[in-house]
Amino acid sequence: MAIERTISIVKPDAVGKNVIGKIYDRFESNGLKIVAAKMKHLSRAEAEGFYAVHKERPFFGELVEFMTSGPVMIQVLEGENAVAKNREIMGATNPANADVGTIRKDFADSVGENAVHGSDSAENAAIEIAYFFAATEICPRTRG
Ligand code: IDP
Repeated sequence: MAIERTISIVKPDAVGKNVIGKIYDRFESNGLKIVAAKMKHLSRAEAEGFYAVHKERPFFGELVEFMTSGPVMIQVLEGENAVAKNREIMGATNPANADVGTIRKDFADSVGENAVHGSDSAENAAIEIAYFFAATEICPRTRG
Protein backbone atom coordinates (compact mmCIF):
# COMPACT_ATOMS: atom_id res chain seq x y z
CA MET A 1 0.00 0.00 0.00
CA ALA A 2 1.26 3.48 -0.82
CA ILE A 3 2.67 5.86 1.77
CA GLU A 4 0.54 9.00 1.61
CA ARG A 5 0.35 12.38 3.31
CA THR A 6 -2.78 14.16 4.43
CA ILE A 7 -3.77 17.32 6.29
CA SER A 8 -5.40 17.17 9.67
CA ILE A 9 -6.69 20.20 11.56
CA VAL A 10 -7.67 20.14 15.22
CA LYS A 11 -10.46 22.71 15.10
CA PRO A 12 -11.07 25.56 17.62
CA ASP A 13 -13.63 23.57 19.66
CA ALA A 14 -11.17 20.74 20.34
CA VAL A 15 -8.25 23.11 20.98
CA GLY A 16 -10.54 24.89 23.46
CA LYS A 17 -11.28 21.57 25.20
CA ASN A 18 -7.51 21.04 25.57
CA VAL A 19 -7.55 17.65 23.83
CA ILE A 20 -4.83 18.18 21.19
CA GLY A 21 -2.70 15.48 22.81
CA LYS A 22 -5.57 13.01 23.06
CA ILE A 23 -6.30 13.52 19.36
CA TYR A 24 -2.61 13.17 18.44
CA ASP A 25 -2.63 9.86 20.31
CA ARG A 26 -5.35 8.58 17.96
CA PHE A 27 -3.11 9.31 14.96
CA GLU A 28 0.01 7.76 16.47
CA SER A 29 -1.84 4.72 17.82
CA ASN A 30 -3.11 4.04 14.31
CA GLY A 31 0.27 4.20 12.60
CA LEU A 32 0.11 7.78 11.31
CA LYS A 33 3.21 9.94 11.83
CA ILE A 34 3.15 13.71 12.31
CA VAL A 35 5.72 15.13 9.87
CA ALA A 36 4.77 18.83 10.19
CA ALA A 37 2.69 20.84 12.64
CA LYS A 38 1.78 24.43 13.43
CA MET A 39 -0.67 26.26 15.66
CA LYS A 40 -2.36 29.18 13.99
CA HIS A 41 -5.29 31.52 14.57
CA LEU A 42 -6.77 31.64 11.07
CA SER A 43 -7.74 35.00 9.60
CA ARG A 44 -11.12 35.26 7.92
CA ALA A 45 -9.39 35.29 4.50
CA GLU A 46 -7.41 32.14 5.35
CA ALA A 47 -10.54 30.27 6.51
CA GLU A 48 -12.56 31.43 3.49
CA GLY A 49 -9.77 30.38 1.15
CA PHE A 50 -9.33 27.00 2.77
CA TYR A 51 -13.06 26.23 2.58
CA ALA A 52 -13.64 27.97 -0.79
CA VAL A 53 -15.19 24.76 -2.18
CA HIS A 54 -18.06 25.25 0.32
CA LYS A 55 -18.67 28.95 -0.37
CA GLU A 56 -22.13 28.41 -1.85
CA ARG A 57 -23.27 26.15 1.01
CA PRO A 58 -25.76 27.61 3.53
CA PHE A 59 -23.42 26.93 6.44
CA PHE A 60 -20.37 28.70 4.92
CA GLY A 61 -20.65 31.85 7.08
CA GLU A 62 -21.09 29.77 10.23
CA LEU A 63 -18.13 27.58 9.25
CA VAL A 64 -15.83 30.58 8.74
CA GLU A 65 -16.97 32.13 12.06
CA PHE A 66 -16.26 28.86 13.84
CA MET A 67 -12.87 28.25 12.22
CA THR A 68 -11.71 31.76 13.18
CA SER A 69 -13.13 31.61 16.74
CA GLY A 70 -9.84 30.37 18.24
CA PRO A 71 -6.52 28.82 17.30
CA VAL A 72 -6.30 25.59 15.35
CA MET A 73 -3.58 22.96 15.29
CA ILE A 74 -2.63 21.95 11.76
CA GLN A 75 -0.58 18.84 10.99
CA VAL A 76 0.63 16.78 8.07
CA LEU A 77 0.12 13.08 8.74
CA GLU A 78 2.10 10.44 6.88
CA GLY A 79 1.50 6.71 6.61
CA GLU A 80 0.04 3.86 4.60
CA ASN A 81 -3.26 4.91 3.11
CA ALA A 82 -3.10 8.06 5.25
CA VAL A 83 -6.03 9.92 3.63
CA ALA A 84 -8.57 7.14 4.17
CA LYS A 85 -7.10 6.07 7.50
CA ASN A 86 -7.38 9.59 8.90
CA ARG A 87 -10.98 9.87 7.70
CA GLU A 88 -11.75 6.56 9.42
CA ILE A 89 -10.16 7.70 12.69
CA MET A 90 -12.08 11.02 12.50
CA GLY A 91 -15.54 9.48 12.06
CA ALA A 92 -18.59 10.87 10.26
CA THR A 93 -19.02 14.64 9.75
CA ASN A 94 -21.97 14.65 12.16
CA PRO A 95 -20.76 13.23 15.50
CA ALA A 96 -24.25 11.83 16.07
CA ASN A 97 -23.56 9.45 13.17
CA ALA A 98 -19.90 8.75 14.01
CA ASP A 99 -18.79 5.27 15.03
CA VAL A 100 -17.84 4.55 18.62
CA GLY A 101 -14.15 5.17 19.22
CA THR A 102 -13.76 7.86 16.55
CA ILE A 103 -12.46 11.36 17.32
CA ARG A 104 -15.74 13.04 16.42
CA LYS A 105 -17.78 10.61 18.53
CA ASP A 106 -15.54 11.21 21.52
CA PHE A 107 -14.72 14.93 21.25
CA ALA A 108 -17.25 16.71 18.98
CA ASP A 109 -20.58 18.31 19.87
CA SER A 110 -22.30 19.05 16.57
CA VAL A 111 -22.10 18.78 12.78
CA GLY A 112 -20.60 22.27 12.67
CA GLU A 113 -18.26 22.08 15.68
CA ASN A 114 -16.84 18.67 14.90
CA ALA A 115 -13.30 18.69 16.33
CA VAL A 116 -11.21 17.82 13.27
CA HIS A 117 -10.73 18.36 9.56
CA GLY A 118 -9.14 15.76 7.30
CA SER A 119 -8.47 15.88 3.56
CA ASP A 120 -10.99 13.79 1.62
CA SER A 121 -8.74 12.72 -1.29
CA ALA A 122 -5.06 12.53 -2.16
CA GLU A 123 -5.54 15.37 -4.65
CA ASN A 124 -7.09 17.65 -2.04
CA ALA A 125 -4.46 16.61 0.50
CA ALA A 126 -1.71 17.92 -1.78
CA ILE A 127 -3.58 21.22 -2.25
CA GLU A 128 -4.31 21.59 1.48
CA ILE A 129 -0.73 20.75 2.51
CA ALA A 130 0.58 23.42 0.14
CA TYR A 131 -2.01 25.89 1.53
CA PHE A 132 -0.48 25.76 5.00
CA PHE A 133 3.08 24.44 4.70
CA ALA A 134 6.18 25.28 2.69
CA ALA A 135 8.06 22.19 1.50
CA THR A 136 10.88 23.07 3.93
CA GLU A 137 8.47 22.84 6.90
CA ILE A 138 7.80 19.14 6.30
CA CYS A 139 10.18 16.82 8.14
CA PRO A 140 10.37 13.29 6.70
CA ARG A 141 11.27 10.76 9.40
CA THR A 142 14.90 9.61 9.38
CA ARG A 143 14.60 7.27 12.39
CA GLY A 144 11.60 5.12 11.54
P1 IDP B 1 -15.98 16.79 6.41
O1 IDP B 1 -15.31 17.80 7.32
O2 IDP B 1 -16.39 15.54 7.17
O3 IDP B 1 -15.16 16.47 5.18
P2 IDP B 1 -17.76 18.44 4.76
O4 IDP B 1 -19.10 18.03 4.25
O5 IDP B 1 -16.64 18.61 3.76
O6 IDP B 1 -17.36 17.44 5.94
O7 IDP B 1 -17.98 19.83 5.51
C1 IDP B 1 -16.90 20.63 5.91
C2 IDP B 1 -17.19 21.19 7.28
O8 IDP B 1 -18.29 22.07 7.21
C3 IDP B 1 -17.60 20.15 8.33
O9 IDP B 1 -16.52 19.46 8.91
C4 IDP B 1 -18.34 21.01 9.33
O10 IDP B 1 -17.44 21.71 10.19
C5 IDP B 1 -19.04 22.02 8.42
N1 IDP B 1 -20.42 21.58 8.12
C6 IDP B 1 -20.79 20.58 7.28
N2 IDP B 1 -22.13 20.45 7.25
C7 IDP B 1 -22.61 21.40 8.09
C8 IDP B 1 -23.93 21.78 8.48
O11 IDP B 1 -24.94 21.21 8.06
N3 IDP B 1 -24.02 22.82 9.38
C9 IDP B 1 -22.92 23.47 9.88
N4 IDP B 1 -21.66 23.14 9.51
C10 IDP B 1 -21.50 22.12 8.65
